[in-house]
Amino acid sequence: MSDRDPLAQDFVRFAVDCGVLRFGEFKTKAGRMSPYFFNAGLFDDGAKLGRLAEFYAQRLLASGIEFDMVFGPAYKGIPLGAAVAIELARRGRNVPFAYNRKEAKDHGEGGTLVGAPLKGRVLVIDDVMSAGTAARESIAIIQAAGATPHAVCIALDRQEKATENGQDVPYSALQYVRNQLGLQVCAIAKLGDLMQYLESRNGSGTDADHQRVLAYRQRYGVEE
Ligand code: OMP
Repeated sequence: MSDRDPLAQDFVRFAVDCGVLRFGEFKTKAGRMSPYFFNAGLFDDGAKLGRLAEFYAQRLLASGIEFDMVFGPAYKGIPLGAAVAIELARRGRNVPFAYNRKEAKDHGEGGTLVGAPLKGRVLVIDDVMSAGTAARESIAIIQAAGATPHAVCIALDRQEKATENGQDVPYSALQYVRNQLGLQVCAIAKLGDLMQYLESRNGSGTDADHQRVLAYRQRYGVEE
């Protein structure tokens, strides 16, 4: 078993306390029945968003990943990117911030990009990466603007097999983005941290949530 990561453990506890991370039966975008779900939309007040941004900033600054600006992909990435940009500035690292619209605007300033011009090494802030669809869209937007998609930081890495044309592949979306697309990646916590949280919550036993997560990982999980 890998070492305990205190920041990740604090984050998993925080996400459970906020009701963002829940156990039960959920259908994922890829159509899998998952025993847990991470709904970042439930970081739904100023204090929770501020705390979340602290976790991202701590993880990012400790990772050594370099970047020139922050991009928050529509929709969920927009408040996340904004909150992280604010927190980075509070920590002395003020960088430009941009986000996109899903629908192009044909009046006023026009276009789909809002905020600072996309240039240099762009860091994408997002919630969860499952199949990697959202990450690929962000990469395409950044490249189309002539900037460099450089890094992705997410809150939770589900560490499960990505799908291609409806088929499971032996690597996760995060691994694909890192190994095939060459981006730097980091996550505040990953499935392995969630398992450790469940282990310490249950003491020596294994409760039903834990067993279901173990079975899910057995079926869909990837190696780190
Ligand atoms: P990809 O764009 O395929 O990587 O999937 C990411 C999306 O999955 C997120 O933006 C959510 O819509 C959704 N999701 C979660 O938010 N939390 C989860 O725990 C699992 C999923 C999911 O559907 O896989």
